[in-house]
Amino acid sequence: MRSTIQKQNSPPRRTSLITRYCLATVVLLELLGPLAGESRGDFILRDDEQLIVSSHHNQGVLFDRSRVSIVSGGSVTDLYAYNSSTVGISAGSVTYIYAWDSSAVNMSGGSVGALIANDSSAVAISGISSPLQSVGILNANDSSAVAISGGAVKELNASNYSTVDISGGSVGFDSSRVSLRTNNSSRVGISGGSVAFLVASDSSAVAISGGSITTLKAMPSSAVTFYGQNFRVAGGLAFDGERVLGTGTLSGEWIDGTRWVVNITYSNLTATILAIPESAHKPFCVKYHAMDFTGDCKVDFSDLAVFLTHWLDCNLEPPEACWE
Ligand SMILES: [Ca+2]
Repeated sequence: MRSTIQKQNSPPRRTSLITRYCLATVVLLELLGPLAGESRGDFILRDDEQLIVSSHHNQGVLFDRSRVSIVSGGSVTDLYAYNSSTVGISAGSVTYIYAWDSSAVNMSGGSVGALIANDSSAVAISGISSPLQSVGILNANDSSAVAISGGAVKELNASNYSTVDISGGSVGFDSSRVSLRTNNSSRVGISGGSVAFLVASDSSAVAISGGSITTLKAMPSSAVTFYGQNFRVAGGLAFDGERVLGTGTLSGEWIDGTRWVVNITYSNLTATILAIPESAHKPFCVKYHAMDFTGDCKVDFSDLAVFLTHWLDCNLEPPEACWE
């Protein structure tokens, strides 16, 4: 299962194989009937087409602004979403979803085996936290944005300037297994819900103002900040001003009085763990915007400057296709 995901991390976008496949399937579907009608096999949606899936499909591909809704009785083995397309899942199941190019995946029920979000795509997971409604693995890469307000994710990996906002639901059940890994300048805000085992790495920043985290490892260059009150340390943990040093148990209360305890099992010398009193009323970032490229919680000229350095970048293959 893992090898399949890694293989698919290099997007099969617009390869000649996909193009040929698409053309073949479009021809096939046009022979069979209306394109947006539900077929038993595979489907391809383009432009503003919409499809409601209530039976099994092996593969689905979405282009442009098309939309698919997976409802009760529906299942798809492989689902590819490109170009601002939208996947909605309210029930049923999808084994693998690959999202690119500002596409959106909105899940309010059902189950997903693995969801790989790339290139500024957006994933929203809501609904009731239950083992019946879950995502096995969620990988957010390349400025993708994930918002979790409900449901259950077993394992979440955030990389490359992606943002994660957890206000409810659960990320992992078992505190002996890593459930949330933050890498490569990713930004994570936790204001609710539960995270079983957080590993912060590689210049990522995690801001925690609510919810619960059972176990924390702070790897090199990471920054983890707790915004609360009545902080206490136990075990080998010690305060140095607002910094929390060593390993042991950090406890406190959120602003609403809810008590919490986190077990810090590793803290690298280059990592920064802060416990900042909420009573100081220092501003903190509740939610990082997808366009906040500089990670200061504001979208302003500094982000525009970053955007402009990438203006007219084009990764189309072949390159001649870029400026046709
Ligand atoms: Ca900014």
